[in-house]
Amino acid sequence: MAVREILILPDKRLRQVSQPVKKIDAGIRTLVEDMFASMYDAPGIGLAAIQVGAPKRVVTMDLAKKEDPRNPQVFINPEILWASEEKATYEEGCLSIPEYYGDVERPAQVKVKYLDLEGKPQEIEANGLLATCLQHEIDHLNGVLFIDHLSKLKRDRVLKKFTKAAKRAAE
Ligand code: K1U
Ligand code: ZN
Repeated sequence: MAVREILILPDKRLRQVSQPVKKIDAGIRTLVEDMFASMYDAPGIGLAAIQVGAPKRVVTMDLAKKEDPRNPQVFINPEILWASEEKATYEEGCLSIPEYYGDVERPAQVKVKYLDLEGKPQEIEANGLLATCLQHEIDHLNGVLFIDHLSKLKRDRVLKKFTKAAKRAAE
């Protein structure tokens, strides 16, 4: 199990559309293990494979409270089947945009289909943080970041800050 480096804005790979998983083989199982190691190390509550540079439609998540046992969840090829008209606003963060948070409005409930690690089709109806996190991670699979849901002014400000930091780090 290896902690992989998490890509940081403005890394262009974060804008890639990830490819569906055709076969859940040893490579995918290793990717999932490494994603959990990287997510827990960060720490974060979710991670999309592209955030560790793998353009595959794989998401890991653990929404357990600190005091509770871990609850690792894997979503392979997740797809939103239904989203509620009702909206909910949550202050989101992103491991690829460290230490920046912003209020994002999204559907309050979603129904998502996905494959589990055994390749078995599953469906889940989610609300609250699970619904928010699933939508945030599925956005990553489509090259969308939570800052894309903010005003242009806020998004440009964040982009400028992270572009400057990346240039300074490269000097
Ligand atoms: O996809 C990611 O970048 C992970 C992100 C998931 C997420 C958080 C909040 C709303 C939507 C999606 C994170 O995990 S950011 C870190 C975070 O939220 C957190 C970290 C430690 C403890 C509790 C929360
Ligand atoms: Zn994110």
